[in-house]
Amino acid sequence: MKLIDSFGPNPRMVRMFMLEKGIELPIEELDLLGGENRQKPFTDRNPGGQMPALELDDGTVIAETTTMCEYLEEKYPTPAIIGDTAESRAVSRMWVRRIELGITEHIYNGFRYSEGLGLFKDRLYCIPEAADGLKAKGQDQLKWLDDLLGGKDYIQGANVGLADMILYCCLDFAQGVGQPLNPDLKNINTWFARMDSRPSAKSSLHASSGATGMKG
Ligand SMILES: N[C@@H](CCC(=O)N[C@@H](CS)C(=O)NCC(=O)O)C(=O)O
Repeated sequence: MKLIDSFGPNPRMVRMFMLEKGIELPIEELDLLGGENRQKPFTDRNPGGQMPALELDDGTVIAETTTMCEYLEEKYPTPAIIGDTAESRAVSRMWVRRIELGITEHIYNGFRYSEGLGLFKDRLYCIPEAADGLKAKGQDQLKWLDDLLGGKDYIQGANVGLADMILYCCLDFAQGVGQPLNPDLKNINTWFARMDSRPSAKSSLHASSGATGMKG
């Protein structure tokens, strides 16, 4: 199995998950900013055209970050991050859906349709007029999460989870592309600093992060 990897907050999230679990895989590197992921031969392997992906030894390609992490957790169950019981896995999946559907997808699309438009206009159907509303929607849901984070170290409680890594990588990226962390969200800011101090946060940054000025 290998990781098909690149710059970007979504690939970074999978790298962070792998670091937290102590998983090392061979890497195939693609040029995301140059659009290699949107061209053949990659789109024959992953028709979704997005990064990252796993290629298994039998040639099966598994994309979609949360699916990749679920697969890695099944193959390398210890230490459990998603969960070692049906109940803990269900709680993790519930939070992952809340974070992705309610927050990160809005923040990412807000970026793609505005600051990222030059990069994305020939790759995706873009809705520039939706950008401000999407960014505001993500921020509104972050306020909801801020209230819930009071007294908790991580989104699910005492232990870092997949939802934390998804949100951290998104917010770290967003801060560099025009969507700063709202200082009024005290619990989110405390949580962010906690995530940022994990060794996996620095180690998961792509080598080109410095040059691009974006955290991915
Ligand atoms: N839903 C996908 C999203 C992946 C995604 O947005 N990847 C970005 C990198 S952060 C990408 O490939 N961007 C370049 C492009 O879309 O051409 C997943 O979870 O894997």
